[in-house]
Amino acid sequence: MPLRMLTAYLSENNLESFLVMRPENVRYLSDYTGDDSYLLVTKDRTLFVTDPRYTEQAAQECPGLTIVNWRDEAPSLPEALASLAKKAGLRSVAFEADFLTFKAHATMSDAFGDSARLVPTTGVIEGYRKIKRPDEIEKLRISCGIADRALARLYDDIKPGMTEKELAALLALHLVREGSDTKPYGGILISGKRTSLLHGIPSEKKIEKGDFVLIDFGGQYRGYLADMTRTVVVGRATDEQKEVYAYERSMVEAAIAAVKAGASVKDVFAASTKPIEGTKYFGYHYTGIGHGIGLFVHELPFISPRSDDVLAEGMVMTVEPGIYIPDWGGVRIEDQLLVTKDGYEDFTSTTKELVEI
Ligand SMILES: [Mn+2]
Repeated sequence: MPLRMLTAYLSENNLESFLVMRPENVRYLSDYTGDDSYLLVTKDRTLFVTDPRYTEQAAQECPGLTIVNWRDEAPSLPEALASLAKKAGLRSVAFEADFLTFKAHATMSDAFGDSARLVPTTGVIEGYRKIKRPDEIEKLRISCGIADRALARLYDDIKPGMTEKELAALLALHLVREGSDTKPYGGILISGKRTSLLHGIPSEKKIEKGDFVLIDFGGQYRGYLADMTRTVVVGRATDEQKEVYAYERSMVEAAIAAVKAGASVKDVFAASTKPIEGTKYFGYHYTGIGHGIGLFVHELPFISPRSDDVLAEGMVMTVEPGIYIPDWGGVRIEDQLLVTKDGYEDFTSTTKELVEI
């Protein structure tokens, strides 16, 4: 039960309460799937703070928690939170410093005066979320299977003359038909020279014969996200496209081979660039080559040479090096993996062979 981890954190850090506001963290701790709701966790009870739009849903999804309608407390949410904390006699409230707004913090500080202190924290619940529970692992595995099947359907749709936006919309439909929640995160589906844009968004550009089409997408299953990328060629690939694709494939395969519990993320990154060392493509890679994933698309750990993280059994992460050549195009291949004791389980099963459509 994750709430117990948080109460242990409170004891260890001599804190009386934790205000959880980030939606993914609220969901992780309470199983609540809606929006605009917050947890005020103390050592002996948890208040679920919401408004009348969500009280019925919260009662169904979180039967063990005390549900409070903050509109009964005060005219604004920060004032209501301060009032609830005061009533509970709390002298310290830890909060997520990367989420609480400056304005809300000022309002709560004013309401507390000297009676309680607000304690900034970062990454506390995110730290627990790095290692996935068996039920989370299963949802992530299912989510990736849905993404694989949706992409296979999309390959049949890709035709010259269709726009990037049309294909992106079809992909969202395939995801839902294959079992995804209806809340997929924004996908990247770009073509031709636009494929060098690392996070380009689908445009009105029509797919042309000879284009690379880069598809980076996911969808979610019961809140748990899949993230994968494939780059295909419409028609026959040129020799240059084949060469860049082959290098990229070697990069992703080398990085995946380096994944296992105990490996440092720096080593995974180093493995990814080895295949292009000394080639004319070396200058075109990007240093963020993967990330943890779960209820949120970019979680800890981040796979980059700037991180000191070490992989551990039960982490779920993506591996996605790429080659991006401005005004020519780019290739990215991304798989999602579970880190195991001796290596990994690859949740993404779509082929990495060059697909010509
Ligand atoms: Mn990704």
